Amino acid sequence: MMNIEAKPGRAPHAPAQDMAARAHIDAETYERMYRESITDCDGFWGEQGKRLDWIKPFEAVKNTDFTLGKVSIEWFRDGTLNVAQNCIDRHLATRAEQTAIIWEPDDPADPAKHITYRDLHREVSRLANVLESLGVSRGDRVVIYLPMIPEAAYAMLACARIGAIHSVVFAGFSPDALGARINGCDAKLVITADEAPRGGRKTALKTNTDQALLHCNEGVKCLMVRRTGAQTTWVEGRDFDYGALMAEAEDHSEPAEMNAEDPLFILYTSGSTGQPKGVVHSSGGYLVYAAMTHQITFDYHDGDVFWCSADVGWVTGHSYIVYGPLANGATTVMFEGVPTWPDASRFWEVCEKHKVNQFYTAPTAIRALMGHGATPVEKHDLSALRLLGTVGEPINPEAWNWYNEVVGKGRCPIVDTWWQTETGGHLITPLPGATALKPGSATKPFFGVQPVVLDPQSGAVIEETEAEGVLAIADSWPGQMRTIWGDHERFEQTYFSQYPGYYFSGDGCRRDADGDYWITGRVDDVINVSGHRMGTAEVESALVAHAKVAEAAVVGYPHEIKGQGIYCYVTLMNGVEPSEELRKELRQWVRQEIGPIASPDLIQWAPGLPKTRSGKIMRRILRKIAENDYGSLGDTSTLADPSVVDELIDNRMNRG
Ligand code: 6R9
Repeated sequence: MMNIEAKPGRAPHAPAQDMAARAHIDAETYERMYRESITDCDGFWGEQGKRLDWIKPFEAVKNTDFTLGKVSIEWFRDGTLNVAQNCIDRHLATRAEQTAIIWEPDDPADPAKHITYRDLHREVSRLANVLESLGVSRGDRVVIYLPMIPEAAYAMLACARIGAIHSVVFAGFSPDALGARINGCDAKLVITADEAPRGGRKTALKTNTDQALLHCNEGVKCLMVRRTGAQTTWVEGRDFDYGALMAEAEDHSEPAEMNAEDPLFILYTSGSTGQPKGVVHSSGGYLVYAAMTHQITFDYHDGDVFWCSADVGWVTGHSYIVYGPLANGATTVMFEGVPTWPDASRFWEVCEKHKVNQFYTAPTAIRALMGHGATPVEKHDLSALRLLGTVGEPINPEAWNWYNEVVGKGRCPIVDTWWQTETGGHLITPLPGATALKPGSATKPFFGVQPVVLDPQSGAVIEETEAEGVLAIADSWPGQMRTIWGDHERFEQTYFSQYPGYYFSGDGCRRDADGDYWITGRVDDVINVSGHRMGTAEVESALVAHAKVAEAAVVGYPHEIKGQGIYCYVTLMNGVEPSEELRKELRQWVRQEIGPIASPDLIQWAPGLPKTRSGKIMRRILRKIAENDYGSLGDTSTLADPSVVDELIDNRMNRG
């Protein structure tokens, strides 16, 4: 076992020696390049921009303004390129027969697929032609609601090829959530499948899509992949069969010349208020950033097999299953299943089978697997592994240590990467071979990233090295989101108004004496359940949509496996009696309204909610009660009726 005792001011983990020898970046290079990236930003990113093939090379590098009222973010704005060409065509001369995607199906008894760059080129070109034949053209939106199958990557890249904008919707979302996203971006087409197998169970995606489309514009078409062959309903003239159209499609499709700033995709994500917002990412800056972070953070080298276990429905899947790896000509693993089915050794079986070199997953998966002990890991030969990564939520040191010792055998650096849907790629992360690791710390900023710790009340920058406050970023980086689809005003309000002049992340953080960052979690009403980001407001609005619910307040509470669980305070309509059945009914209701990931863990009946005299729910108090930390409720003097608090404490659900 390695000695990982954390002494203040001392880095417990020096970068692994074998890693330092071959890593792209060593400690000195990091310092030098980081300085350059800040002092000569245009020079630095102008050089990095050359990672891509440009149709018309850019001259301008950075044109950005964080000033409230005129926030504008542009990178490489006079350059033109095609993202699919960069992820596929340019590799054909040197690696046409190399595997681009290894697809590992849900059921381990089914064969894996190896898709070469040549195969990828053919499938994506054909699909690009199919999309055009269905009336999709440059700038149109296409919603992708698919299982984790290669067709999901083909669909994203086919959109990119013709300049259409994709919006991937996680297959775990409900028909309502899907419909809201189709309408939100006014999509012309939905690409779906008959069913999505996952963990031995099946989700009826086509049935969900049929339901969603009842509430959408009549002109929206549907292209369906046959994944399981299940019977589905069929609407002539609206529904099209993927296999049939692909069989007839031409192999040639000319990549569209797109501007660097043309949107590549919209990805809906939760915020602290209102409905999910459509985060818009660019073509040029996004791809430069995804490619660079994929190569540097994961120390990716030619020939490596890279596996990111996320779903393409999340940003992690966009940047580190599809765009980053393929832009780098990598072999990327796409896994349809779950870590614990058929049993808790599945991840490790897949790592062994495909000789995975870099493995990237979420702390919630590590915690769930940790519970099964070391045996499922030790059954497998993990000697190909060189690096481990985590993303999605803070990782607790116990999980970090288990990952390091049991999975990595103490010889694989762990990159704890902090970033967001909004940031496009890693912003704070260790670099293997360059950064001393500390269990639980995301450590140092990536190139070009200038984190600041702000005093949450005054908004002042805390200049001392040791600091605690909210995390903001002082200037732009190429992977930054450009706007919220259809609502630039909301974009400015959400990210640039509370702390003017900065991009506000919504996370709290601490910076230690070494200048390393420790992310402490969201400071807004966003919760992180099993690495899935959720707005408490969304769960609340689902609850109050139920006929028996008068009012609801939702907060997160610490959960051993999920990181955070969903704690709901529910006030019932007058005359409605609380019961276990009603609890079940509400749980089921929320699953239907949003999806299984939003299923409430605890529902407390609340005859009254703590409110200020102006009627605002005091969530701070509800959070404390849910955390079973009611001894430190703080100031309750502004409450209209302080007695409701005692009632809530007496009947609290989390006494652990
Ligand atoms: C990539 C992704 C973003 C939120 C973010 C933060 C949390 C992500 C983290 C982390 C601590 C890490 N988060 N990575 N917290 N350490 N390494 O997860 O995007 O789904 O938008 O979530 O996730 O709270 O603000 P997204």
